[in-house]
Amino acid sequence: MQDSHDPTSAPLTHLAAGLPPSVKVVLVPEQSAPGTQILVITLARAHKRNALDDITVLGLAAVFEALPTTVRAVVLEGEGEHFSAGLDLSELSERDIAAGIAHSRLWHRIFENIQFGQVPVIAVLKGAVIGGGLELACAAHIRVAETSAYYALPEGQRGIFVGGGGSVRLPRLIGVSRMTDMMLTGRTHDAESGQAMGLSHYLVDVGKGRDKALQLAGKVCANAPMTNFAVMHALPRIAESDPAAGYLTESLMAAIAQGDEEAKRRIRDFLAKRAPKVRMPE
Ligand code: 1HE
Repeated sequence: MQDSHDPTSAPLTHLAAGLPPSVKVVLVPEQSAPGTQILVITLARAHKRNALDDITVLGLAAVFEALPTTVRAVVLEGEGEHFSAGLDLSELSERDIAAGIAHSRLWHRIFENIQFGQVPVIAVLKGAVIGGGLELACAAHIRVAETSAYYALPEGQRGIFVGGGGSVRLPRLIGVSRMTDMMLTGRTHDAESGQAMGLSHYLVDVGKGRDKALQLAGKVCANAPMTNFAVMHALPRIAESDPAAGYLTESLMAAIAQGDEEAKRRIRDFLAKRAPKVRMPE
């Protein structure tokens, strides 16, 4: 955490004080955009493979409700060797049907607030990315996987069903057909297979995920905030709407973005050869 003399650390100190031990937060200043920061959120229940109990999920909700305004991107990771083993099964046995619905709807609201929150979220996936852990990862905007990552939906074996928005988000990433296979057969996909089918955007060596995520978060911070807003909030809605409504929404969003002074300054910089060119892939 930043030192207490830094005024930007005040909101975080306040936020961190109310969090459970299973959710840790650290602010990282971002050099590419002075005055901005990346918030690293760590699921810290390694002894339970970062299984998502109610306290942890509510802790995540509290963080996303109260992001400091200087934060332009979030990196979400798991402590230890795993991202998350999914729903904490020890809490499940106590729930009746009504409580089960309420629990699932709670996850929906919290994950929706992550996907359609204030800033892009980059998840660092490693080891187990299972069940509700995979659902949480799917609410992030970018997924960086380490080669240790593996993906499974063992709900079928446990006699339950996805409840954290998985049946909405996962088919949009990998298709209904692949999700059906994962749920009916309990198939586990390794990191390479996950990368090939679109579960992750980036695949890196073990131990390199956080650095890669921070590097990508730096790029996000350097974007015009209006563009990030459009990508987070307009793009997925346009992609889900009928084409005619989509084209209209796109036009409106494009006009709003280009009308912003930030866009005008960036385009002036490019024309004056002060802005970097697009580079070939490395
Ligand atoms: C847990 C959980 C959990 C571990 N809930 N406690 N998710 C699953 O069905 C995955 C269940 N977990 C596993 O298959 C394995 O634990 C792992 C492959 C992830 C890791 O194995 P391993 O050998 O490294 O660890 P472990 O010894 O199995 O687990 C360490 C401890 O974490 C142990 O507790 P302990 O008190 O005996 O030390 C485990 O019981 C505990 N643990 N995973 C509770 N998930 C909104 S709907 C979403 C529905 C789902 O997410 S279904 C998928 C649930």
